[in-house]
Amino acid sequence: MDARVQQFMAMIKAKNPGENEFHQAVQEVSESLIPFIEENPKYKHAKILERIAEPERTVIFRVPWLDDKGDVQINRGFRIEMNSAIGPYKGGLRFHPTVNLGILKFLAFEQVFKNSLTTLPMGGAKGGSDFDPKGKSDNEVMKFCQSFMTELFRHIGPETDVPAGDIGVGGREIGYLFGQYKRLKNEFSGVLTGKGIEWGGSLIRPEATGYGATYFAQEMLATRGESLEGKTVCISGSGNVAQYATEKVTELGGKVVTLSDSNGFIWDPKGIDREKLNFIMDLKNIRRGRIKEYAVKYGTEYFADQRPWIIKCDIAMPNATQNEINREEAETLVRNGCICVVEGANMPSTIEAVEVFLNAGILYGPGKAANAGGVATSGLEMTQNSMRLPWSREEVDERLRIIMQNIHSTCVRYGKQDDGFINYVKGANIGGFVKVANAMVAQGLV
Ligand code: NDP
Ligand code: 2IT
Repeated sequence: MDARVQQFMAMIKAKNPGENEFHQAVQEVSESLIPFIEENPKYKHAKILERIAEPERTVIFRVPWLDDKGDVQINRGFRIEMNSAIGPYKGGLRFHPTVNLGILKFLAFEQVFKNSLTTLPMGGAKGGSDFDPKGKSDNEVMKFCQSFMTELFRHIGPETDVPAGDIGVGGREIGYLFGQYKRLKNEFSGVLTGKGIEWGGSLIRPEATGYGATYFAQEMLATRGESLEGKTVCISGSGNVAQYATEKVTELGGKVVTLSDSNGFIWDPKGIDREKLNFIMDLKNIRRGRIKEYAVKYGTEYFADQRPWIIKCDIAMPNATQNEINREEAETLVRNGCICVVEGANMPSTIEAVEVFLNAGILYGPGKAANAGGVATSGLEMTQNSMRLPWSREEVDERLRIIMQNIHSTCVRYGKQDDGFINYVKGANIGGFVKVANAMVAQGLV
């Protein structure tokens, strides 16, 4: 590691003890940014990197609620308001038992760069709770969401901070959260995105992250004269991002052969077609069951407690969670002929796995660029809310496509090496940084 990065990381680790995922995200970004900042002293003098790694505000709160048995439950709620230099705080809420301060700080940090890359005016934030929606009734989820919003509402607003979904937070949860906000504030506003289509949501927002990541893959592949047509694709996860990535990849001629959840993965060498995807959508979004049921229904193989990266593929799309591809798995993917890794999830590859991809010279699209279509379409939802005018499916999809093309161009602009190789990590980090850094310099010491 570069000595300057080492010194900076020692400071970050001392200030944020035990927050491993946050350290990882900051290290990856600072490896790109520190050399760039050396060449641009105005950022160095203003200590932009040091400031960008310190949240503007962190809110942590108690979330008490009554379960169906009448027992009291207590969870912890968080909102990390990381950076508002270029717009109101914006970013998702994650409900998962593993949620802690370090995980949400890494996500909020990534969000700052990602939101900047979209070209829309959105600052960066993330929030959530260690609440586990699995096995909870609709009534329990509603009770929890109402209690969570009873504290969160005083910290957010359509011009201040606009949350959305992430792991464990989909349309159902956004509905309950919105209902409680409206009741507490007596105001109907665009305070959340991912809303239902009848009450201020945007068409294509549910599809946007998976579609956007697929559009980004198309752009990457095109730089090598390739396309998705006929490609075998391994996808992890089976939630929002995985489902719509499967839909779009299939539509564009690719064959998705794996999907997973936290218990294991299914391998369907024939490919997951429309009918099979409908089964998964019902299984995951309505019945809230396990992916194993797919293997039972379609007679395919199920690999308990394993991840899909052992399966031979041309393209890998990690769409589940952070650190789901380690060094060995990255080596297996490369050895098996994988030419492109495109991240629908946030930081799914460890630092060592990223090194493997870059050293192998394959197309590697980091999450903050590749999965930015979700938050970009949240930005488009905010625009429609402000105008009080909804756009058609075609209009939103076309804007999403253009935004993903622009993000790709930004990555090329800042990440293309002299030998022609596009380092999308460097491109996304610097491309996301410049706008935020310039805004911070212009706004003085705040
Ligand atoms: P969902 O909750 O809809 O789905 C998450 C999927 O990932 C499920 O299949 C889940 O399995 C699996 N998963 C979650 N945690 C783990 C874990 N610790 N180990 C193994 N599998 C796990 O979430 P999304 O699809 O919305 O999010 C997926 C990823 O995409 C996340 O990294 C998120 O931050 C990122 N993302 C999401 C965006 C969005 O708009 N939704 C936008 C940009 C990025 P199980 O059901 O067993 O928990
Ligand atoms: O990680 C992400 O970009 C999201 N979960 C979406 C955030 C948003 O505000 O739409």
